[in-house]
Amino acid sequence: MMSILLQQLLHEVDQCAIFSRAMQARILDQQTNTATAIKVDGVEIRLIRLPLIEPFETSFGKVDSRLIFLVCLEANGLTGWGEVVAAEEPLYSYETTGTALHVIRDFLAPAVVDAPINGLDDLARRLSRFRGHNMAKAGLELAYVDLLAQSNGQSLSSLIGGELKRVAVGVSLGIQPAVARLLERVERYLSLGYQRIKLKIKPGWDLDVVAEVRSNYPEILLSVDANSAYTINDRDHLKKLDDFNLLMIEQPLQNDDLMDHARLQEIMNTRLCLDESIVNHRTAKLALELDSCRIINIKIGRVGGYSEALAIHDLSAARQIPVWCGGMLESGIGRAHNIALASLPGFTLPGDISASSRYFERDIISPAVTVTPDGTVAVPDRPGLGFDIDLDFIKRLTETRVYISRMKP
Ligand code: OSB
Ligand code: MG
Repeated sequence: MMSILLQQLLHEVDQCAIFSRAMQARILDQQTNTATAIKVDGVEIRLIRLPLIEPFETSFGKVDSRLIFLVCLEANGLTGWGEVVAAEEPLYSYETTGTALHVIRDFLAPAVVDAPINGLDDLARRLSRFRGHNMAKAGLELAYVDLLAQSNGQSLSSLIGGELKRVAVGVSLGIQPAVARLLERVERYLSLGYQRIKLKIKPGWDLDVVAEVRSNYPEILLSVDANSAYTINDRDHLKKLDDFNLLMIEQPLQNDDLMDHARLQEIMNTRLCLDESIVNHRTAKLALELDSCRIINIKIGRVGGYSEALAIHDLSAARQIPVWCGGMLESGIGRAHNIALASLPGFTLPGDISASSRYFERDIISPAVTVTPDGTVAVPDRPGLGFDIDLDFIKRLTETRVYISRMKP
């Protein structure tokens, strides 16, 4: 196996070629903005519960099912699908499924159905009047981009200027009751081909656990994610993570503390990666200016949709900062959007885009997302999402349904 250092070096050489292309990669601006206006007839929200195959534990809590928030936009006989990634409790972010329902129903959906949409910029501008609530906004943007792709007869990936035909993927492994169970899971996912293992850490489940995994697998791409479980006072403790040749340390400190992340990055050899802190292209720019991180995790939901995700991608590419696609235990609908995003040229590190079967017994799309033994997922080339929606299954699971229609003819 290639040494990690060599892999990282090659990867950096690769980045340079990518960056020169990235700026020209804004075919998107024409494709998403010269489209004929789309008049949205109605917005439908459906909440469905999908049990997780096994509980997922992070430093902020444990979940054993996901309340999946689906958004449908209907226009010209087509249906575009998006997903709001908010959780039921405000732990990862202040948004919840409840706040998203309120904000979409009372503010965002009325703005969407108010007048025909003249491209992604038009939609993003309309939604940006309302402060925050990025996950709610993203649900609508995703559904709109699916509509646009379908009406152009294009795949999501080609619509946004994606280039890769297959995307590299990793797996995020939750905190386990015992290290032996974690080692079993590391072994399982490596044998399935996953290219990178990410370990969730928190005080009391960090150095020893990482040491154990690293000593069993000296060569693998390994990273950790603390989901804000530490403070800058833990700097000496965190510094010890430098011993394990990690690809990155994700979000060690508070979401709104770019300053302390910069102080920590200054003393660490390992690259910090920000997740929760990066909520739009402005915070991304600030974080890079301050050297708060050297890698960015882009989640379409967290940043408010494709327009912001693309802006962060371009900004990072211009500064030779690697980005990768994060995940939020999405259903197949959110996952299909993540796959499209990860096909952009700046996404040079494996994403948290695992197979449907890593999360759920049965997904709501078909075929399910699968990971091949080389640790990649195929980027669909069919128009729109590139997967069929299992509407019967969705209808059967629906716990809440809300429909917002246009008032004016
Ligand atoms: O911090 O990346 C995170 C899941 C839920 C909330 C936050 C995070 C995660 C993951 C799982 O790490 C990623 C995935 O496989 O979807
Ligand atoms: Mg994270």
